Amino acid sequence: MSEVFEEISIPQLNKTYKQPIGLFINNEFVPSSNGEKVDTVNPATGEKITSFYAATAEDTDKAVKAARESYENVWFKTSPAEKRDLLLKLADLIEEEKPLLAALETLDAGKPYHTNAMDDIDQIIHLTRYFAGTTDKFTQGKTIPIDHEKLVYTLKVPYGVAAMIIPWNYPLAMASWKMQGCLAAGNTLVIKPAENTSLSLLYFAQLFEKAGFPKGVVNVVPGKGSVVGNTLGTHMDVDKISFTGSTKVGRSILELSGKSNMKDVTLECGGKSPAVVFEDANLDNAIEKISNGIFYNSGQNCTANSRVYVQEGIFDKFVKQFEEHTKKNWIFGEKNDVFEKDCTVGPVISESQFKTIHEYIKHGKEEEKLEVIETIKDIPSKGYYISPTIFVDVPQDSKLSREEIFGPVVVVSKFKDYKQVIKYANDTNYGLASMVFTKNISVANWFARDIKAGTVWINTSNEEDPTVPFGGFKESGIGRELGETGVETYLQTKTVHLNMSDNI
Ligand SMILES: *[C@@H]1O[C@H](CO)[C@@H](O)[C@H](O)[C@H]1NC(C)=O
Ligand SMILES: *[C@@H]1O[C@H](CO)[C@@H](O)[C@H](O)[C@H]1NC(C)=O
Ligand SMILES: *[C@@H]1O[C@H](CO)[C@@H](O)[C@H](O)[C@H]1NC(C)=O
Ligand SMILES: *[C@@H]1O[C@H](CO)[C@@H](O)[C@H](O)[C@H]1NC(C)=O
Ligand SMILES: *[C@@H]1O[C@H](CO)[C@@H](O)[C@H](O)[C@H]1NC(C)=O
Ligand SMILES: CC(=O)N[C@H]1CO[C@H](CO)[C@@H](O)[C@@H]1O
Repeated sequence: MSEVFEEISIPQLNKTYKQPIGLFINNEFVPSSNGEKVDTVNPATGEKITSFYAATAEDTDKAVKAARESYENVWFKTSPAEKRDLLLKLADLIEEEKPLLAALETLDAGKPYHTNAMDDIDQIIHLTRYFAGTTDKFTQGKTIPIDHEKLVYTLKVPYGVAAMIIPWNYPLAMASWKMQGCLAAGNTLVIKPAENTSLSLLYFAQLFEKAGFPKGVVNVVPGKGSVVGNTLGTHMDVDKISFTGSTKVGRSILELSGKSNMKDVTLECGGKSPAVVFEDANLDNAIEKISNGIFYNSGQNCTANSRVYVQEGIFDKFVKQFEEHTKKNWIFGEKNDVFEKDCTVGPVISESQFKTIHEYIKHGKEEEKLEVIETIKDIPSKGYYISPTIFVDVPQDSKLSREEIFGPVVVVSKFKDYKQVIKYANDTNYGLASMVFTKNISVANWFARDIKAGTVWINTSNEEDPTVPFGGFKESGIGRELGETGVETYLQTKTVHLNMSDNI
């Protein structure tokens, strides 16, 4: 039998661990049916870490069958209290394994260990306990009195088998945003991690088994989007699909659903979120939050505030202070090692992403001749590192103002007044998030009222919480995750009409 585990060492932590490299189906790791593997690369060095098995269509179908069996025979009959206890146990295990889970995100996704990867795991622990508490609360229906002889009640029932496809920018966090709520709602699932970041979720899969989740409840099928994603999207026995990633792929997921069994679709797609800074704003606060909102995770964030609009009277001051702040706070670390304590900027995910971002920067400099500030001059020769980059006074119709770059690149533009800036802010096909900085409570609330976006942050940016609904307007997505909606999205309403007449 082929080996489905591999020893990997992390010299920075003086640690060696056993990495599962198979598909996780029915609580077991198995090789793919055709033996095909995919390499995964450490973006901080550009070197191969290992390779893992890539599921075929046939393997994916096996995973769906496992999820179906388990749903009908076991999970459907498992009480909310038992589901709660399993999720609580899972949270404890995540807490125990926090240092290693964070290390896997650092190794495979390039996240700075101390200032980024650890925070992801903290959020996941919080989120898991939150969803554990929902199993017997957000799943309640209603009673509707019709007349003396008739009562109607509704049940909130799971879809059955849910499929999920997740991105590489927050591998475990995005998986957890979906999985924990989905399980709390009573579905079983098949999940596909991103090709570039599958290691952490394969390791994480073991924790479900350890926590006592019955076999088949959680299945992990790494592999190619064109194979696994397509199979899940068109599968006639998948009842629900949830996707986070690009708007382009999101669109195709909708099509796949339409072409097959009309499975319910939740999408969280791209963004080009505007941050608006008025003259009366607390500038130190605005700069700190905006800088975090674009340079954290090397800008690889769908809610990154990648467009910044600054009122003209404070524009120059803002740019100067923003540059200083960025130079001071966003650094690769003394030895250019993502495991270092003071490293806050890691590499971007892959060579192809590295090239794409560089093309945008080159376009801004050479085609549009824009003023640019690159805050780090010394770029490591290995790995996919990119300096935090600020384009200044960028017109609204610039390619850089319009397209999602998904890297540490921000455009800063000027505006006159509220009327003008709300037009600029809304002038996009995306509608994921938005930020406004002002002390004027009317202006802040006009903005919250007028902006077409799923999230509005006032005097802050990018603060997420597992208890708070999240999702996009326009082409940024369909449906909501987290909070009560993070469970509701995995439930459908069943209506029961009860005839109480006694002349039957
Ligand atoms: C992920 O890695 C593959 C190679 O395995 C590469 O072709 C692809 O472009 C990468 N994805 C991204 C988003 O960089
Ligand atoms: C808030 O802004 C509006 C619009 O600019 C202005 O009319 C109003 O006086 C401001 N309120 C305060 C308290 O400054
Ligand atoms: C944030 O906004 C509120 C309401 O507009 C305002 O009262 C407060 O002073 C602002 N705080 C900061 C730090 O800008
Ligand atoms: C980035 O995205 C994640 C997930 O969408 C979110 O939780 C986080 O707050 C975002 N921003 C930052 C700065 O991490
Ligand atoms: C309930 O059933 C009885 C007996 O068949 C029938 O007469 C009555 O119309 C039904 N009532 C409703 C509200 O459906
Ligand atoms: C207040 C305001 O300007 N709202 C605009 C936001 O953008 C949409 C189009 O994207 C306009 O229709 C709104 O008028």
